[in-house]
Amino acid sequence: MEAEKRYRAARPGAEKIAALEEFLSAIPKHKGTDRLRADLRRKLSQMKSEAQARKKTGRQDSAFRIGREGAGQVVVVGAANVGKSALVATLTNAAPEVADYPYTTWTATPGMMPVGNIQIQLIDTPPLDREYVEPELLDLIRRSDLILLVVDLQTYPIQQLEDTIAILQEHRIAPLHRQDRYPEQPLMTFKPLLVLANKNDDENTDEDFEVLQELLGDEWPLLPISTTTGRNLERLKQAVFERLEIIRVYAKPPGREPDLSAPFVLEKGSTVTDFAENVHRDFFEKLKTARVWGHGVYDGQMVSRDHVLHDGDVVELRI
Ligand SMILES: Nc1nc2c(ncn2[C@@H]2O[C@H](COP(=O)(O)OP(=O)(O)OP(=O)(O)O)[C@@H](O)[C@H]2O)c(=O)[nH]1
Ligand SMILES: [Mg+2]
Repeated sequence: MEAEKRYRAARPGAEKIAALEEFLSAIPKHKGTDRLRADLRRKLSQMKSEAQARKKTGRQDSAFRIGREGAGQVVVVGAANVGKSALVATLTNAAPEVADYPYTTWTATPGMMPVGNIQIQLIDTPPLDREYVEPELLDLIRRSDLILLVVDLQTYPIQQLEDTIAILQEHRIAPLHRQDRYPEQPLMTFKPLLVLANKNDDENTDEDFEVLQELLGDEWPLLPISTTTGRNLERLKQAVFERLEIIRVYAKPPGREPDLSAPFVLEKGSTVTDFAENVHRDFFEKLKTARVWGHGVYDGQMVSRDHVLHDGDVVELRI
């Protein structure tokens, strides 16, 4: 048990590998421990090969340098064991390892999450830990469009929230909705952020959530979810979509129906000109007329180049 404790508390890297070797050798060998020992041996060899790969590749092609794909890049961050990997594994095509002990995840793993007819990139990350801060992870967070800060409703959610925010802040990242708290900090990067109170599996934990909500007041955008039972995961997808501040616009070729399964994704506030630029250079340069079906216009209304588009609009461009 002592060896196990040391293993769990060990920091990622050589220290963790050494602690795991010690833990493995301390487990008595009999049938009852076969599976555990097999699991740990697999884990050990994985850790060793990852450490090896890290040494070889150096800084250039770090696992934290992840290309943007889909309609937005969203990072899932938080303390150890709160369910970050489980969330990414549930919502995307990726399969990061999920386990019931802390410091399971060492690297960043991207996956694509379908939200209606678009795809949003979700990235699983290692736990944010003051003792072992990965600068490249912080760069990844700085480049992202949205932070999902996960806490574990069944352990110490407030502590986890405060710790995570403090670590981010120490590295000049702060929630966008608290921007006015940092008036004199020009180097701060502000990011939209949503707090997910995970492990709110059923009615039994609803009261815990109410208490958390009361303690936090309305200072934090907060959503209770359960990765295990799927509670509120649809609401989460919707909330992510809304916070990315994007719209979906459909192209209607003249005389034909628009393809409603293939939207163009634009920033909120985009105009007909922005849309034309996305569809094709030719449209951007030679655009003569544009007609819109959708928000605030009558069907097929002729609009100007600087007409602001809305989510769900259908646009016909003519050159
Ligand atoms: N009851 C319950 N357990 C959950 C839920 N989500 C995750 N877990 C469990 O919590 C444990 C940790 O899950 P992970 O996804 O590995 O957590 P993590 O945040 O990625 O952990 P690290 O990579 O170590 O930082 C696992 O045993 C999961 O099965 C949930 O919604 N409800
Ligand atoms: Mg993980």
